[in-house]
Amino acid sequence: MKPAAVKPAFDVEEMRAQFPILKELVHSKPLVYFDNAATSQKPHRVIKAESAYYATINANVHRGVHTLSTKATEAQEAARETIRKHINAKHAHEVIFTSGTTASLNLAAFSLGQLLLNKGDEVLISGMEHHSNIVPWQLACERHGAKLKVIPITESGEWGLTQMPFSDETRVLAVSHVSNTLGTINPVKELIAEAKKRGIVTVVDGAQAIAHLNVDVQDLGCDLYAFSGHKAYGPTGTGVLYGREDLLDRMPPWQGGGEMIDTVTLEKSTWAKLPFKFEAGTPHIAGIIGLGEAIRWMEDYEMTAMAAHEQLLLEHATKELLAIDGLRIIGTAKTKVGVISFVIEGIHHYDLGTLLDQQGIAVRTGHHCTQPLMDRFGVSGTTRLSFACFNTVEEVDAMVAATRKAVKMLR
Ligand code: 7TS
Repeated sequence: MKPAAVKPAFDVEEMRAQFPILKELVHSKPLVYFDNAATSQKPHRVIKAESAYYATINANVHRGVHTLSTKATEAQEAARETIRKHINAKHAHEVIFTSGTTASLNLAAFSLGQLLLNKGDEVLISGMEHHSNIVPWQLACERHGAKLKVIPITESGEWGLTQMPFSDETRVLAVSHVSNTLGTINPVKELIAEAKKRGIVTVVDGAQAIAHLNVDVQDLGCDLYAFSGHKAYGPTGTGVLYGREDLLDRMPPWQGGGEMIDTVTLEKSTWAKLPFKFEAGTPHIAGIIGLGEAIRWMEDYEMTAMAAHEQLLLEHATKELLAIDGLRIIGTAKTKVGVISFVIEGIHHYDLGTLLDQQGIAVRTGHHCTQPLMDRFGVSGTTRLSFACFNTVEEVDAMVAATRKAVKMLR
């Protein structure tokens, strides 16, 4: 990041102008996009970087000697270096490209399962995990005869830690940095420090952190950190698994195929060096280049300025929504990103979501791939708002007014 390119704060209208989709009408109404936790919108620069790859350098990477292949390889590896710097990894080869957080966590669970899980061992997760950070561990536990242990969640939507949750059998701690449903920012650094004292491998699901917090993997001290590009203003189908070099070196590959090998005979194969050991097959080259551009775009703004803007929206929306009769916010942690999940007495979230959509307002409804968390709070689903840096106070007011109107119609 060049310091000269950093803007001290930002003008939200200038920011909005960079997102072509914000000019779209939905049901003849201006789009209000409050579903950024599902996927964020993309600035023009990212869309352009991805299409420029197809228009000018489309070729496979790490293969041919020809000019286009070299250019494609250089562009992809430049994106890897951008990401390395952004998350403060020590080495670029500690950044593995995947198709998203789900793939990153499946890689982690499969490979760590092979490396360290035995009968009777435990994997520790929390009760607010996305299904992507539950199911891969359940599968790994089943394969190796291990058990899944769960950190309980308090009424405010935080980890209920009255004592350290580890046992002598805990081998892996896998927790989310930020909850997609509650918005809670978890104290991962503190728990990782305790896990490390006990020799436990630590995995962080950073899907909801990467676009809202300054992520520094060395400062966090985690062994593995997973995120998706499409939640950080980048293309869908892109993701990262960061891993500490010495651990990645010991982990077996997850998928086999082209580019992940050193030698292949019909009897036995040996593996390529990092990061390629974990990157079988042709990657989403255009997407990775777009992701690099998305990270550079975010760095042109200060993360703290974007986060401060989103906090303002969070505070305003929380206050306005709580004034609606019968509305309950699920997730009232002290530290949150701009995510609000709520239920309204006597109103189904699906009906509310449908009426909001008719006003051009996009929210997510349902269990948000966190069914155990819904069970914990005794609800079948919620309506969820998730903000990005391009959202405005006026949009929040429009959403609150539309919700009030919907409540009148539905009651
Ligand atoms: N982990 C968390 C915390 C997430 O929020 C999500 C996606 C994932 C993992 C999976 O990411 P993917 O890119 O591989 O799909 N969360 C959501 C959401 O909240 N609404 O839609 C997808």
